[in-house]
This record gives sequence, C-alpha cells and structure tokens, in this order.
Amino acid sequence: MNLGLVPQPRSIAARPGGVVWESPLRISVEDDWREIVETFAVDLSASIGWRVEIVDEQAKPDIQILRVLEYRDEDYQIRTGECTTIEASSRAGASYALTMLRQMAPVALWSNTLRELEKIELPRFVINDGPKFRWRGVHLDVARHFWDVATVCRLIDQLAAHRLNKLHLHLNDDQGWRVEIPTWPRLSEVGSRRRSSPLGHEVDGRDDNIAHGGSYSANDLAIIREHAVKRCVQIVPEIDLPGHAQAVIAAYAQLGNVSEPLEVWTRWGISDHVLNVGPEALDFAEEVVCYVASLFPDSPVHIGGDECPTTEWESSALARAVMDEHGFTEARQLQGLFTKRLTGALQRDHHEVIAWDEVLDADDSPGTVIMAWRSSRKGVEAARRGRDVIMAPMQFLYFDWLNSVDAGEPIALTLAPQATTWEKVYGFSIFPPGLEPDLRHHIRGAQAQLWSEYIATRDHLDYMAFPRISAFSEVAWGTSTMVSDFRKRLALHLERLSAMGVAYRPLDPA
Ligand code: TNX
Repeated sequence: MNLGLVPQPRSIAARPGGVVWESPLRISVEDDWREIVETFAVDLSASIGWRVEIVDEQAKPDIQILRVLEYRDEDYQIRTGECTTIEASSRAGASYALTMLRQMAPVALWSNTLRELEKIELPRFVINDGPKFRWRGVHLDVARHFWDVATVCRLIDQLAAHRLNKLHLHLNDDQGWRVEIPTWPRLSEVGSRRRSSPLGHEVDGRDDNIAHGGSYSANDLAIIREHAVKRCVQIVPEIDLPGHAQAVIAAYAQLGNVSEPLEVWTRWGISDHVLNVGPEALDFAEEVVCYVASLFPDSPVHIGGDECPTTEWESSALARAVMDEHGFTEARQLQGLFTKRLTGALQRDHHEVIAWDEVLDADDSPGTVIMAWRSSRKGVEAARRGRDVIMAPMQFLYFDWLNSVDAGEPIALTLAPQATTWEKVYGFSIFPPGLEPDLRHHIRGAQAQLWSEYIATRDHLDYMAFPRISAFSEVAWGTSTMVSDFRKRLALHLERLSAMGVAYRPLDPA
C-alpha cells in the first residue's frame, strides 16, 4: 500500500484490521511532553476542526504516548490499535510519531483551511523509525532578501512536516544586516536597508532602484525560536564575518579598511570590503556574535567565514603590522584571528561553533564543526583533519540553483545546463565519496541551502524549496532507495503540500 510517507520510515509492518478515530481524540502523555500534544491539537483544530483531550493513561485513550528510555534519541515506535501506542525516549521522537500519524491519516489533516472530517480510519501497523543522521538542516538566507517572522515560522512548519530538525538563519551579508543589536544601533538603522537590487540576472548589470530592507528585533527572534521549539526544530543563527561585511561597514566605517564611505551593497557576488583586523573590529565581532548567540542559548552558532577576499588586507598598513606581530606570511592567515576569537568566546558561553569550509584554509580552531559547501571533497578533507562535518555541497544542496534545464525555468543563481533537479538531490550520498569508513562518525548529517539573491517572494521560495526539500528529507533521514519508488510516494505527498498551501514546483511528466 502506498501511503505516500515522506520521509519513508525505517520499517513499517502491516497488521490485519483498522482503527477508527472521532473527535474528540483522547491522548495520554506525561506532563513534560504536553506541549507536543498541544501543538498537534492546534494542527487538528485548524485543519479538520477536531478537539484533542489530554487524558489519563487509565482512561482508555485513543493514543498513549510513553517515555521509554531504551530508544535512541529521535527514534520512536508506533503501534496502531484500539489504543495506539507511541514509544520514544525524547520529545522529538514522540513529536515525529504524531507527524507520522498525521501523514497516515487523510490529507485533510494538513489543510490550512478548515475541512470538516467525520472520522479518521487508519490501517493497523507497527512502525519502528529513527533518523540515520542527527543534523538534518535547511538554511535560509534572510540577508539578500528579508523574510518576515510569519514566513520563517511557516518554513519551520514545513521542515517539521518532513522531520527535519535544524533551521540555519543567515542573518547578515554585504546586502543587509538583519538583527537589531542594542549597542550597535546603526547596524539595523543603516545596515538593514539597501537602495537598490540587481534587476534580472547579476550578469546583466541592471538595477531595480527599489529599496529593500528589514530586520528582526530580539522579540521577533524569540517568537521564531519558540515556534521552532514547539516543532522540535532548532534555530542555528549565523553572523558571517569578517567577509560579507559591506553592510556592517556602511553602518560603521571605522570597522572597514577604506576611507571613502560605503553603502549597503546593491550588487550580488562577493564584496571586497571586509572588516579590518584591528582591535575594535575584533571586539565588535565578538560582541555581536555573542549577543546573537545569547538569543539562542541552546543552539550551535555559525560564524560564517566564507569567501573573505584578502585584497584590502594586502594593501593595508594595519593588516601588515598585525601579520608581523603574529608572524604570518600570508594575508589569508589573518582570517584565523576572527575564527579563533569567535570560537573561543562562543565556546566559553557553551555554544558549539560551526563555520563554512574556508576556515580550514586559515588557522581554524579544533572544535569547529565544518559546513562543507564548495564540494563533497571539502567534507573528506575536514573529516581527515578530525573535524565533525555537515555536508552542504552546492552541487547537490544549493536550492537557489535552477530546478531544471527547461527554458521556461524562472531566473536562478545558475544558468543552464547547471541545474539541480529533485532527482539529483534524491541521489545525493551524504557520506562523501572517498571517505574512509572509519571516519564516517565525523559526518553529522547534511543541510540544504536557500540563498535568496534570486528568491524574493514567498511563492518563489516554495518553488525553489519543494519538492527538493522533500527529496532531501529522505536522504537525510537515511531511508532513500530508488527514485521511481520515491516518485510514487512524492506524488501523494505533494497533495499534503498543496493542502498546506505550498506553491511547490510541479513534477515533470515521468
Ligand atoms: C556562495 S556558500 C555563498 C553565498 C551565495 C551562494 C549562492 C557560501 C558560504 N557563500 O554567499 O549566496 O554561494 O549560491
């Protein structure tokens, strides 16, 4: 039977018979985990108008949720029956089980408008499930285009529907700074707004002359964080320094290397304007990164570190003096000062630190988790150097690339023939080719990226994200098999996405 489950669970065994539920659905759960049932109740109420009652285990519930410590973190079991039993050791596992039940039920349970439903009939089965990889992330670039709180929360719901567990927010770039920092107010006052953006493709060199801006207050980020906690998704904030810093320098010229005033960048690409390497710039970096980290006390923190041109440092007397002081022979090594400083400060505050793979080219710090984006090879390199790795190679997991080579495809970062179809995503192997089997433990998982230079509306975000994220979710969960099998399930799963109001890219005829 094709239930269209995505991602496919590790094992599912059918049993004879069926189960029927009616409203109010009665669920028993221990106090600590009440919130996941409350979230489920909100979903059922909004989609099919049902009520959920939290009842005692003795009161013959329709579903009982039990905490059983033997399960691995995020694993769960479901046995549907007269009383459907869910067992898990973690809140996440129990929450995934409820999401799975929602997938087994009629599509109406995913509707974003009310669709009355008399009863739910479920087959009897036993599911034993859990992810192969513990990092199953999606990244959203809120810097090139700003996304409001509602859109971010909506994306969190979509990730949770796929049992994905991290949302990485890229909070600053040359083209915009997106978080209010009380001690550096001009970052959001000046740095969050650009005068114009490229019109059409960057290579065409045209401008739209339309201002674009936005930033999150601490309260906005708290709303996002709380929403994510409810859905068992962890927010991973990124402040990208010392490169991609033109918006910072537009706000505070003293942190840059040049004397002429700069504006928040109005082109895409990599700006040559980077932070200088003086004490004030290093203090600044530490202060803002630690402040943003403090808004996400339980999260790992991403310190960026990608694409930092050394052009300005090479002609800077200050940089020359700092190089001499440290005995550096190449300007590239200066980036290590930022990596070291930020890593040290964040680790003192008990945050795990993540950085893009370029930090391996300078002097990185041993504890830093590497996000391998330039190629899978970078993942191998990092693992061989003893680093934990999150695989994010652009060739498979940059969802700002064309969805296909069709001439009708909307504008994207790449030009044909460079495209990433969902089928290609589905064929991605998280363990990078060439990695020694005994280094596999360094591979934490994978992450899909939504860079937003060429994504400016919510519908277009949906179009670039889905169904590639659906395919990715199964790869990250670790149960991917044949494209042809997935396609059959995906066709049904897309009905769920439609019900949720996701403007996904329709499948091409098989
Ligand atoms: C590379 S990945 C970048 C981003 C761009 C992206 C476009 C990385 C760390 N840097 O600045 O938005 O390519 O695909």
